[in-house]
This record gives sequence, structure tokens and C-alpha cells, in this order.
Amino acid sequence: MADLKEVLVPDIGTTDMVEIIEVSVAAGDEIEAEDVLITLESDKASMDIPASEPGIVKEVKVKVGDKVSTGQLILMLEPITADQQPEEPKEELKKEETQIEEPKSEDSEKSKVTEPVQEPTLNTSRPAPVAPIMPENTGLIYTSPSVRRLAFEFGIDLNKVSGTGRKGRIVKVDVQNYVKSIMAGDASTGNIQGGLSTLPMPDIDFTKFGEIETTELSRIKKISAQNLHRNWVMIPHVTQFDEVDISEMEAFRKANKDEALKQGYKLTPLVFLMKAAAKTLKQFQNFNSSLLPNGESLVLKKYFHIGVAVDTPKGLVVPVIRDVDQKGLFELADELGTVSQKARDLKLTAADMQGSCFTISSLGGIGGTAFTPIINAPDVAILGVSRSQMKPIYNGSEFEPKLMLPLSLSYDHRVIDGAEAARFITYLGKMLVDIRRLLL
Ligand code: CAO
Repeated sequence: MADLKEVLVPDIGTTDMVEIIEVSVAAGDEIEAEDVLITLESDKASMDIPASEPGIVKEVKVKVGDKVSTGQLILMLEPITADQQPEEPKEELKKEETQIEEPKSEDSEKSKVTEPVQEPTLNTSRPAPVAPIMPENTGLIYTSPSVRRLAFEFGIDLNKVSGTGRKGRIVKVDVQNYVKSIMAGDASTGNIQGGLSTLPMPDIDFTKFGEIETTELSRIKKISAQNLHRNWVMIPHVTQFDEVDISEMEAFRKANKDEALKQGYKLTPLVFLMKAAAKTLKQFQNFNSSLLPNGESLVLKKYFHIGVAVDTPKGLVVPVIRDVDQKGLFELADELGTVSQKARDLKLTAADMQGSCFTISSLGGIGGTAFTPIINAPDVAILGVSRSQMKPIYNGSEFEPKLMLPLSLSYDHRVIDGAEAARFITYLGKMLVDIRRLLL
């Protein structure tokens, strides 16, 4: 074993004690000359302290938060002699490395601007160049030169990386985690192509504020959370609202409700909505479609299957009622009753929940005046239904009491234009105002 060598803090151009904000190596690491060992931060600047020679780190003598000055011991190194060194890299590789030294991208231009000219030298027999200092509070990116270098090598825009270091500083592990999240296709962290990026959720100790209890989400909630999140983030939603006079529809429903009950099912407004939606989808083909993942083609469907959001004790599920256009109101009421019971008993199969063209989410049995439902991809639209209310509607000469049903239509704006959506909801409303139209 070669003699161990002390690696000291080089001449950092000040006699002040300077804080260590990052330790980039650990015992057992094999390092190259110029690998960053630690990063220091003074009142005005931060700087990387690199290795002056290759070797194996035997013991690190400092930790984050320590204050050090010139000449202080950083670590013990077992140097690697020339004959232990791996082969020289090929010519091409060398060229690449040289390019990295002299980055030409916009990002690196920006980093150059933030880096001042001062370059402290090492007070050793074999000086290694100390990375340039980056001033604090530049209003730009708060990180060390070595992290900038790492980000540049991966082609990452540091503006998109959230810093978890002190005062939001971006440290090496933040860049590594960002790369990992992209490799895993994590939409919450974003991706380079889509340019999406979000701060990580804060990890808060709620016991600081009071008593708590932690429970795990149900399996259904975990799955629907992932789908909802993807749909919310990936689909540009617009929600169109409307109110429809369902006074006559309600009179008809009430007149037939008992008859339906005798046969064992409930005739609710939702059944009429399903039927009216299928009829409207026939008129507005773009709504009965799915956008292919490449975003360039639309699949137009010739069938009319409608998903219905069902609230269960374990979370939201969306069973699909097939060929709604070909079924009568009683048949639909029967099927809706059966499938929603199956959902509440948690007995739905994957096939029960596949193939929808359009979804209806009805909160009308509960309450509320309007909401913005999230599209159930691969559908391109969803209809939210709120609770109907008697309202005074002006008929041109007087106010009349009318039962008004609030509708909220969310649509994928990549596929559907606003005017088309307004026409869709108006047409749907006409079907409900005068349900005889459903027969036409
Ligand atoms: N306005 C006024 N009353 C309404 C109504 C509306 N828009 N919609 C339903 N009602 C009434 C029904 O007529 C029924 O009253 P009666 O018993 O007097 O006839 C009562 O409210 C309860 O209806 P229901 O909820 O049992 O039946 P439904 O057909 O309307 O809905 C189902 C069935 C399965 C969709 C519903 O039970 C459900 O789970 N809804 C929640 C869906 C949900 O969670 N969506 C949110 C997703 S967004 O995250």
C-alpha cells in the first residue's frame, strides 16, 4: 500500500474561515485529478476545491457545515502511481472532454457571465487549478461550478432543477435525481422535451403543528391518482359551463320513476344524460375520438360507449356502459344500477372499465353548482353534472320557475375548439330541454 498523503485546503485567497457547503467524496472513492472534493462558500462567493492528483480516498476529515481556512486537512489520500493508472483515453474521447471544458451552449454562456475572473491558486508543489468562483445572489442559478459542469454534460437546463441545498442551492444529488426522474418518465418532475418541471412536494413534519394520524391510500386511489395527475398535466383542459331547463324532462322522469322502480331500477337524470350524450356524440365526431400518443392523428370511433364515474368507499372508478345509442332509458337505468352496485362491491373487472368514448361524472345526487372535471384519457371530453335547482327564468314578458341543470364540459383543447364545445353543449342541452328530440 502506498503512503497516505494529506490533502489540504489550498490558498483560497482569504484568511477568513470559510464554510463547507458540500462534500463530494467519501472514504473508498477512487478519484481523478481535478475531481471536486469539497465546495466552500464565503459571504461573497462559492468555490470548488479539486483534487491535485488521482488516488483512493481513505478518510474524509471534514463535513458539511465545518469552517476551514487555507492549509487545513480535508482528507487522507492513497495516491495512485502512474503504472496503476488506467489506459489513456482514446483520441476521440479526449476531444470530447476538451469540448466540455469549453462549452459553447447558451447555458454555458450564461454560466460564464456569472463567473468572475478571480482564480485562486493552490499553495502546493503540484498545483491543481481551483474552479472559478461563482458569485452569490446573481439572480441566476445558485450552484457550484462542478454541478454546472455535471448539468452541462447531461444537457440539463439548471433552471428546471430544484435545489435542496442550503438556501435552495442546487447540489450534485439534485442533478442526479433530476436525471433519474427523467429516465423514469416522471411527469411530476418534468421532462426535457416537454419542458415541464415542478418543485418537489415539501416533506413536512405535521406533528409540529398538532396530533396526526397517517393512513395509506387505497389501491384504487393510488391508481386513479396517477391517471388523474397524468391527465391533468398532459391535457390542456378548458371547461365550458351551461345551464339547461330540464323541467319537462323531470316531469317525464317522475311520471315513469315508479314504473322503473317496480322493475327494480332507478330512473335518475343521469340516464337521460347518457342517452343525450350518445346522440350528441353522433353529431360531433371530434368528441367521439382519441388523440394518438404522437399527437398527430385522431381515432374517430363509430361506437358510443359511455363511462360513468362512480363513487365507492375505496375511491373513484369509471365503469363503461356499451352501445348507449342502441339502448332504451329503462335498459340503461337497469345497467347503470347493476354496474354501480358492482363498483361499490369492488367487483368490477378491467374489461368493465375499458373502451369508453366519453365520460359523465354526476355529483347531482350530492350537491354543488359547478365543477371542472378532469378528462378521462383516452377520451377527449368529460361532462360534469351538478344538482338541478328551481330558478326564475325570464321568458320575455315574465319570470317563470324552471328546473335548471348545471353542466360543466371539460374538453381537450388540442382536439376541440372552443366554438365546437359551445355547439356541443348547446346541442346536448336541446336534447334535455325537449327529450322527444332523442327519438329523432
Ligand atoms: N340534480 C338533482 N337531483 C339529482 C341529480 C341532479 N343532477 N342527479 C341525481 N339526482 C337525484 C336522483 O334523482 C336521486 O334522487 P331520487 O332518489 O329522489 O330519485 C338522488 O339524487 C341520488 O341519485 P344517485 O346518485 O343514487 O343516482 P345517479 O344515477 O344520479 O348517480 C352514480 C349514480 C353511480 C353516478 C352516483 O351514485 C355516484 O357515484 N356519483 C358520484 C360520482 C363522482 O364521484 N363523481 C366525481 C368525479 S370527479 O372527481
